[in-house]
Amino acid sequence: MNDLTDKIIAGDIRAIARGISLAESGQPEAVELLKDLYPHTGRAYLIGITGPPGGGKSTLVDKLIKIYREQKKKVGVLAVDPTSPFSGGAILGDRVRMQKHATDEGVYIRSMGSRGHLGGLALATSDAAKILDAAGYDIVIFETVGIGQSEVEVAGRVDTTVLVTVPGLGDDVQVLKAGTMEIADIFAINKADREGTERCVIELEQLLSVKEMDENTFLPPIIQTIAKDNQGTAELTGAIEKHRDYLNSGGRLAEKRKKRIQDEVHTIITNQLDKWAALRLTHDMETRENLDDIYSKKTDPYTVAGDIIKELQI
Ligand SMILES: Nc1nc2c(ncn2[C@@H]2O[C@H](COP(=O)(O)OP(=O)(O)OP(=O)(O)O)[C@@H](O)[C@H]2O)c(=O)[nH]1
Ligand SMILES: [Mg+2]
Repeated sequence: MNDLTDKIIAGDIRAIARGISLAESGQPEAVELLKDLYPHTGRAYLIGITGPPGGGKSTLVDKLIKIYREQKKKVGVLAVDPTSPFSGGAILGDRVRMQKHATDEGVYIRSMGSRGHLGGLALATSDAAKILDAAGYDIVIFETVGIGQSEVEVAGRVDTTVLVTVPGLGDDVQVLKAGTMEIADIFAINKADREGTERCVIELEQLLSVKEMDENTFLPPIIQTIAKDNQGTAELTGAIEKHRDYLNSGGRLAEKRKKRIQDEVHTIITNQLDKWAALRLTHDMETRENLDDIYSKKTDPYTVAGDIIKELQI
């Protein structure tokens, strides 16, 4: 084990930052680090906060940090924005909203954008969470802008998913219908100081009423929050705790995490195959091997691809 591993396990902030940067870059060095850290992971509880841009996610996270700090828990926050090219520090808005925690050693906040992740943003954030986990963070929160597939992806990587919505978005609940209903363990209607909150609650309740339920199903609670005034946030952490208890009973958490491990191994394999294929085919392009034969119809792309796969001896 090297120095960086030891320092991360000891909770050294600069080592954590360096570890996450390595993981983001997808360098072979990062793989060694993650292998060393892996036995030290599994204690952190992972929470996803996802919802529309400007929905108040960061404001909400800021209040959750406060509550968890009062419970003496160390909190890591990964602000994931797939549309942002920025990464490294916290993006300006997050920095402003969470700045009072900046000097707190028990809080680590980091933005992760789409730039420079050879293994993909999803893998990079999972690796970052593992680093924080090994460093002794009790809670790791993923703040993700819910657009398209991103919230579904994040849901697969956390233990509890909080779906944030705000009243008055019009067809927002309609949007929720399309797939995201399934991923929410908890609904937070933020900006509940706004008009339309009651309607939003009723619409969500209606949607939930058609959900297929049995005695094993966790009925997602609907929590109203006014993040900017710190209202409803204790209820929200309470709901997260309840969902955690639910997962902890009957081995559900272990099952959920094993599913996650499966996805992760799948992603690692796919990434490596992808890199290998790109290199292998660049070679073909340079030497004209196969390509001319396919072009002149002596063979076809399927046969060539099949032959190349056989080189892997699988
Ligand atoms: N009225 C009202 N405004 C709020 C509430 N919570 C947050 N806001 C405001 O909403 C704006 C956006 O808040 P953020 O916390 O940055 O929202 P976000 O979802 O993190 O935004 P992105 O990360 O940019 O997608 C800010 O101006 C907040 O002050 C609330 O409960 N009520
Ligand atoms: Mg934010």
